[in-house]
Amino acid sequence: APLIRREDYTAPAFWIRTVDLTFDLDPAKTLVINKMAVERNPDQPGASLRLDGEDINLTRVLVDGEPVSFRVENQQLVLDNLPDQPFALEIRTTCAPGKNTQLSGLYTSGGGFFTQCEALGFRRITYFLDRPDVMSVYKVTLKADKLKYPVLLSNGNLVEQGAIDADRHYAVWEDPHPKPCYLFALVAADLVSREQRVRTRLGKEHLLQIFVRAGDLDKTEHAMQSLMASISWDEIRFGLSLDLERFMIVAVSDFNMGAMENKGLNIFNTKFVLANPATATDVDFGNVESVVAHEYFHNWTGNRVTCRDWFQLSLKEGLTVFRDQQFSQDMAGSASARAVKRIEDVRTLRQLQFPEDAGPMAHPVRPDSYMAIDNFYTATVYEKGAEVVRMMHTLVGEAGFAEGMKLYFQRHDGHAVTCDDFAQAIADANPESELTKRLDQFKHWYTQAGTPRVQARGSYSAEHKTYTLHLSQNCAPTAGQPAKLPFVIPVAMGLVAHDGRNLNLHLEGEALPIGTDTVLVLSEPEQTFTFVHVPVEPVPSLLRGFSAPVVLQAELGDDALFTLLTHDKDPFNRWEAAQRLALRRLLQAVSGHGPAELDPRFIQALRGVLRNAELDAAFKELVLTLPSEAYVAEQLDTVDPQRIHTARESLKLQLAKALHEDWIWAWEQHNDCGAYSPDPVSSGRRALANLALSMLCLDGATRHNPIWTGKAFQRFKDANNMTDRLGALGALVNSHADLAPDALSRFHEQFRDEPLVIDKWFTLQAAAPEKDGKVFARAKALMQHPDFTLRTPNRARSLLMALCQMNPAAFHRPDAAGYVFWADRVIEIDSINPQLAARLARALDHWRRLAEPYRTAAREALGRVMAKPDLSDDVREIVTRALQ
Ligand code: HT7
Ligand code: ZN
Repeated sequence: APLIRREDYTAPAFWIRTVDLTFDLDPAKTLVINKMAVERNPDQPGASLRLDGEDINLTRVLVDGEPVSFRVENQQLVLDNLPDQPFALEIRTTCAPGKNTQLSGLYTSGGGFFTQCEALGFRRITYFLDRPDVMSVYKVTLKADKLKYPVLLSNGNLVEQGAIDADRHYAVWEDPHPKPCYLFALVAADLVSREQRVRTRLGKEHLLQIFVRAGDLDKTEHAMQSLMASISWDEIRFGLSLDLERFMIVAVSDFNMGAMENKGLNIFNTKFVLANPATATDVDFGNVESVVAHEYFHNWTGNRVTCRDWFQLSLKEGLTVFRDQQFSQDMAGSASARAVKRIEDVRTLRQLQFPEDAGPMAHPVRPDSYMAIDNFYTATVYEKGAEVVRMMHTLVGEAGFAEGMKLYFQRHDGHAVTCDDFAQAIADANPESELTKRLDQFKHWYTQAGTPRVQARGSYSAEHKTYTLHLSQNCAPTAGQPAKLPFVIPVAMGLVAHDGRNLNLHLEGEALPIGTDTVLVLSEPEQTFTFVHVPVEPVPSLLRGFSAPVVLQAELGDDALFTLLTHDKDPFNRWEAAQRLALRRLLQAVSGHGPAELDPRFIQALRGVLRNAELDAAFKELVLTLPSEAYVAEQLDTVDPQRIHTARESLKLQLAKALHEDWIWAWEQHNDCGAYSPDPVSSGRRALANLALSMLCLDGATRHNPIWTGKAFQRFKDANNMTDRLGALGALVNSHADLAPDALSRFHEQFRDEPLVIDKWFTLQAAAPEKDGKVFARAKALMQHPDFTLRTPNRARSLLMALCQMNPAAFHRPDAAGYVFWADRVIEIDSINPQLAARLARALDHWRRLAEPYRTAAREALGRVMAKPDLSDDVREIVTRALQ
């Protein structure tokens, strides 16, 4: 397929004002009657109408009720010589939802019908102008068997329903809000619902409904609470109210992504709706809260104001991720719990987005070209996009940002717009801000790929009591962008004395000190900032709260990092200091240059954190978790996954042993949380208890001491919630304890009817730390398990992503068996579900940085995938970029 380029955008030749759709639903052959009111765009007289269609059978085309001549070429229906006046266009097609394994368009899952139209799924339902800048008002009639599909849903309001005959019934839905076709949805299935009526601040009543399969109703309370909290939060924080009488969420087991914000009818992967204490972990509860919020927030940022074209995807995704992150922080409550959420978000960014920005799939937040848009639902568009919005927020302040949002909706409500329009609105509402002064330069964040590096050097003059901070920035070339222009980088910072004081900051030339933290704006390649009246030599605490998505190279020695770890007022930088100290030791161990033994000072510092009565358990757990193997790999030019694994495992074991008594203390102090509640304090306590248990089991395994594995087994059996049960099971599996197989089979037996729990069972085994090739062998064998299938994305991911993305030491094997397995699976899945295959294909993005023999073997595996006949555009794009 050709590349689609941002610069080639042109407005549509026609508008489709209204759409009247009738579906006669049948898994083998569904009839779709599509009646549209179409108007020519007067700017393009004489243009043909080209409607997109894919995998559908065309049976009739009428213009103003009369048959007309037409062509079908390159998956488009072409109509020439159309009238200049508005006209009615009727198109009849059929499709086979039961055979749609791609899960894009109209498909069946668990005996029901569901749709997924973003990005280009609507063309798999009917011929249409499948582009987000064509917005129409929809009326939808659904006809289906009454017994098999008692629930018939679409966007908007239910206006009519009834029986057709003894077996079939119908429902008519109307959505008054014009929308792009990617927000269309229908559901026809046998479902039950949890319902809640709410009154918003505007005084309007709304009906909230969550539809699930019978038997899952007891897992919907948390999603409903999250939805209600999201509705209030958006009203309070941004003055945005629900604009629909009815807001529905439907859970489906077969889904390519997390969820979908269809207007008034959100469709969710079950993984992000269903949660009860027995089946879901604290992490699941947190994910449900943030995904429910994310999809709800799209109602304004995405649906009311949508994207002009798919290159602007971050307009809705970056902004909505920023909004859901802010929401989750507010829900977390305390300053410490907010910081924990921020650390988790940054960890995700570094784990997923930084490597993406340094590899063959590097692209700007607003990409310039694509072959398959589905490949650009990336960490860059979502997470880095959210960081870009966050930097705007930092530069204009919270109130200024709220003003900017107000202006954005005043200007663009009901329209399809660009990232420029968003940035302009925020800037225009804040004319005196640093953002507005440098708006054009700030927008380099949208156009340039790559992670900037910020270098910091400080020097103190005891004589003048000045501290001079020299900051510089650079960004490595990425494909198609050999030289980068400087970014606007907000650097939140403070100065910390070795005795622990956070010093007052007084910038040279300013009349007054500005408190103990400030935001410096780095916009030149190099800049110097001088602080006066600095009483003692300070340690700079830079990029507090991770104020910009950059790599900071501050060259701080251990002493300085220990000072920050103990005293920084910014919890993010305390955690960051511990990560840097650990990373330094890990890198020494990987390179073999440096002691393989952890130094007592580092151990003592971690002990200090663990035993510190003033710190929250959740924060301690983050500080005491070593940087991941993927993050260590990120720091290296040549990556030997086995060496990294060995080094990290060795350091982990040393921490397990050196802090043995402290882990026992931590376990004893935190293992009883009483009745389950997913709040941050209780979940933090569980996280720390689980870490302690896993450390104790690890240590026990090397001493052949069964005490702690015995306790873990007991805990596994007795736990009253999934977090504790899975934590104990993980402690057994990850320490390769003798009791692990028994526990795994009990777990399977207990949860055999809970698909989301069985996914965890697969993941746990495939992501376990590799030992003598056993984990790889086990993961491969699990492909044959009767519960395994490649057709359900959650299940396929639970095993394959866990092995190929989360478990580098099991995947990157000297005998290349991991790569052979990977290529076979990518090829196999490509014929079923190209979007899913393309996600798995990305596991070898970084093959060029691998050491031998991995590199050559990985190259060969990529070549094998590339040679597949009929390879999808999705996978072709990923593999082509990797090989370029
Ligand atoms: N906006 C939604 C995107 C989405 C999607 C994209 C491609 C293929 C399948 C998909 N399912 C959902 C998700 C979101 O960001 O809210
Ligand atoms: Zn989204």
